[in-house]
Amino acid sequence: MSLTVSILLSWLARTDPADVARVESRTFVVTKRKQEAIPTPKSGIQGTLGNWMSMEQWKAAIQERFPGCMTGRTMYVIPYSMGPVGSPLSKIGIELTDSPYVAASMRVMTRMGSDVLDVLGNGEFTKCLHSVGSPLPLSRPLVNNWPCNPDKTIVTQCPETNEIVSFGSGYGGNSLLGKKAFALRIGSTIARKEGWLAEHMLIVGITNPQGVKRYIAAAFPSACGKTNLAMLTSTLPGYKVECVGDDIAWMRFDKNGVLRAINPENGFFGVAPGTNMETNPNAMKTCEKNTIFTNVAKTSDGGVFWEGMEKEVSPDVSITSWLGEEKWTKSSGRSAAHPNSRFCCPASQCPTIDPDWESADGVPISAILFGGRRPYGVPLVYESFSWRHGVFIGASVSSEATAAAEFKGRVIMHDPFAMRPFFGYNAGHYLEHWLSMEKPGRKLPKIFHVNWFRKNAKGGYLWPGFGDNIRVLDWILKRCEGEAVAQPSPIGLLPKPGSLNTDGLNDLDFNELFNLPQRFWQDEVKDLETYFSEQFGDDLPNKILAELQDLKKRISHLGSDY
Ligand code: OXD
Ligand code: MN
Repeated sequence: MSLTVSILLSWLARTDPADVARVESRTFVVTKRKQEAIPTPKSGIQGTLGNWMSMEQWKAAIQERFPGCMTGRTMYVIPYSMGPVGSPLSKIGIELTDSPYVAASMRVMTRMGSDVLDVLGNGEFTKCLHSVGSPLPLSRPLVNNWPCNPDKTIVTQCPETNEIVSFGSGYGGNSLLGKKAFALRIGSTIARKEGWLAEHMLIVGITNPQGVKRYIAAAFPSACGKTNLAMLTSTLPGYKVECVGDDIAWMRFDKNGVLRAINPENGFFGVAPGTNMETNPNAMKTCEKNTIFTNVAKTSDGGVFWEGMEKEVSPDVSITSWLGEEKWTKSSGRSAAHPNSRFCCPASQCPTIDPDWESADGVPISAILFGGRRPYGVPLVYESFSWRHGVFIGASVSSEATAAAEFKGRVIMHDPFAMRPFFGYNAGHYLEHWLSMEKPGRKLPKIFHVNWFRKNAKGGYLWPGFGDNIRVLDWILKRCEGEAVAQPSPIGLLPKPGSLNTDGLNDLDFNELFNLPQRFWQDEVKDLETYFSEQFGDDLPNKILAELQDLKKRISHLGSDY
């Protein structure tokens, strides 16, 4: 790892360019029976809802990789808590790693240290083993002083033995095992057993001008703006927005039937490009110090730079790109920072961190949002008709691919519940688990779908996004208060005309933001029929299929008035 002094007690790590993102194709859930881990796709179809490995293959893969893999390196033992140390909602892991970058990053992202061992006593913990897979002396040239072993990389989680084993990659979600591997993959299997939910969701608190505070959880695929929404700066006066978490929510219903959420993490591992003082000033302030940057560019005055920071860097400094090109300029045709470059900083440094972000009981959730990057056809916001319809909306989430994983190009990918890379068990059983949350006596949150990314015919965004998303949250909060500001449409409840606060927004094309092109929705339904039957097969819950058939019937009535 190449560590270069950056701004205020921070570090810049530049990786081997062969190790820059999560590797979904090499991520496996290990179970005795394949059906426990992944749905059975239609014959001849390649499954996309996770990868499975048998216990025997797993043992062989470990035997092939691990003996002697840390030779010559220092091994770190990291006891850590996901969630506040000692909280009944928290879980403990111990990660062994030969990467100092991982040890330093885990200190930011989790509560780590000997007090975790004190709480653990003789209790249960998740065993996490990580190696960069590059013993000394090296057998592969070292690039950027970042040892890794891309040819042999695997990230494996075995719910039955409560173990995570990761080899070959030092990068983010592949190596900081508390995050995706534990809090989502192993976490979702524990949640299913214990009757709660481990989700790829931000948590944000919003106080309206009348002083009513509500919390919202939102699931968007990786690099679709969860951190921005979690730290939103309202463009409407009188609103206070406070951040509980930007990536993961552990949620369970309490004895009063209220869904309560904790953020199991202790820091943010946010996507840097696009973040700036206009789009997310709170993130910029959070990463001013004590931050580990990865694959961003550096400036000659000891600062950092990435795409989107053009207005924030003084013109007389020179920039060294993440690839080490000195005096980098845009004319090189290469980006200064890698598109998946990151800032890793303590949540406590966020200027808008919620006073209850470490509450042992969690915060009460009034609404759940799903969303993705949908350039066409999908309106700015709509509400589900019911919990069951909301679960269907979550199962139907799609988004343009981003740089957070190894995919290339602007393809629209299905990403149910924004969990596609993070399911710890069969995604069909996961949908059943969500459906089973509907029980008498529970105050179920309302469910919405949002889309900040709809484009006009010229390819420009129709909605300003960022701080103006408060206008959508405001409408959602009104719905949570029971206000009659929604009207039915074939896909769900849409804002009644005039109920969305658009004061001060000129040039909004309301019709383009909310219209429901029949052709688009017919194609969407057809695509979902194919996707569900090919990918989930017999594991798709009947209730989800019934929701799809209901949608199909409703959109057949779509006409020119939408
Ligand atoms: C992340 C991701 O790092 O989703 O949070 O990729
Ligand atoms: Mn994420």
